[in-house]
Amino acid sequence: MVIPSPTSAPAQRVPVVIIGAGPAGLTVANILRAASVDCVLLETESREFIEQRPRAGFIEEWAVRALRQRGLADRLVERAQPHSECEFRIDGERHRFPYAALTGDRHFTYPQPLLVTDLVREYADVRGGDIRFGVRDVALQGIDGDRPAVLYTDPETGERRRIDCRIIAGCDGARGVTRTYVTPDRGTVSRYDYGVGWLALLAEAPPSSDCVVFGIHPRGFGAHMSRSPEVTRYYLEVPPGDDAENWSHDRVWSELHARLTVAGAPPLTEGRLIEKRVLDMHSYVVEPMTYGRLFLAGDSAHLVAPIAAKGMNLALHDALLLADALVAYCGTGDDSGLRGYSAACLRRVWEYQEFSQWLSELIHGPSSGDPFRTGSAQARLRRILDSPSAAAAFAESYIGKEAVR
Ligand code: RFL
Repeated sequence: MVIPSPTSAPAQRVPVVIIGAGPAGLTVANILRAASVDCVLLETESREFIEQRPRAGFIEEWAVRALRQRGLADRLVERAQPHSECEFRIDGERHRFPYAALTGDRHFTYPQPLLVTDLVREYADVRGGDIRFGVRDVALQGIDGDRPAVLYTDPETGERRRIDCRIIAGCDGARGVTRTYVTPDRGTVSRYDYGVGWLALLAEAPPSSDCVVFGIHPRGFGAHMSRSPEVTRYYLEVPPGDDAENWSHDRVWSELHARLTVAGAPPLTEGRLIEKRVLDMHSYVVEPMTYGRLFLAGDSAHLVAPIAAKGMNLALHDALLLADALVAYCGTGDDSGLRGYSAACLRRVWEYQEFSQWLSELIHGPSSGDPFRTGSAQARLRRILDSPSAAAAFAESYIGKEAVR
């Protein structure tokens, strides 16, 4: 790793520097700001870019409650669509699964760019927080001592800047820089490759169902997830490494019809495809999620393939724990939250990873071409449809448990 040389410009000093303005970094920043803990938030992209980047859409109700308690979910609660059921389609039949009736909790459909927009507005415009967009070449120094620093290049002047701090929150996502500081002698990275690709699609088309639809089909998995009254996310299982250009408009829609159409279901509404990209489904976990004065949160610490729509929920869980721990540390010097941070996050991280792996086998088994995996997947689905206790366990994992405070 190349660490640029320190700048000669005078260093600024704040208790906390947060790197990355995604859901994790913005949540930490907002909570610190509300508690009058000074921080600087550094982001490589522009405000316009992060407010439009399409990604997640399903937020678990425990997370909505937690954001709401901190004054961060007013617009979300006003505008999001609550969802209480999902549907499995297999062998030409529909099976509704009423998870909210089993757990009391729902999903809220709220596109990630809207959440990011709300959080930026609250932090920068309402709470007057310091956020610097377009920064380049972010580097960390001294994270194993008690005077860490963050260096970056100012996009306007091209000058190298330095911020001295007590804690660095690494919230810069899967392609960020902070994770690289947890080198093999400082921690481990566990990886899992699902061996399947998903063609992730956004269509300018109203949803064709009132809930998430999992289409389990020998041709490959297909899914429908509403995003807004005008936009719907679809997924198609494809070979890993496939090229999105292989998927013309007509081929996409004919394959979605083949995998999702069953008798009695409303027809799929077609529309212009506004996003089309292949995701190779893989996951990783960094352990521990901290090194010295660096605390990772969200996708920088763990990527969970979007099979069960868990990534942003995990990012929010980390952020809430980290922010509370930082408020205590910066306020009274109590470092117990920071010391327990990694272990507390990793419990939920591994639960969600394991659940995603379990669900993956259920939805991908029948298209694997392997009759043993097909039979096992069918048994898995029958169990949650036929057994009340299996259904309750599935529902609890699918919607996520209340955050432990
Ligand atoms: P983010 O959102 O990636 O934000 C990181 C931010 O850091 C910036 N950055 C840097 N800033 C400064 N210096 C650097 N060196 C930097 N490098 C990067 C980036 O520009 C960015 O602004 O990470 P965060 O906050 O951890 O949030 C994680 C979520 O974004 C992610 O887990 C979800 O999008 C995953 N996910 C889903 N999660 C759900 O909970 N429910 C869903 O329905 C769901 N659907 C999805 C998804 C992810 C998808 N993709 C694209 C993989 C659907 C898709 C298609």
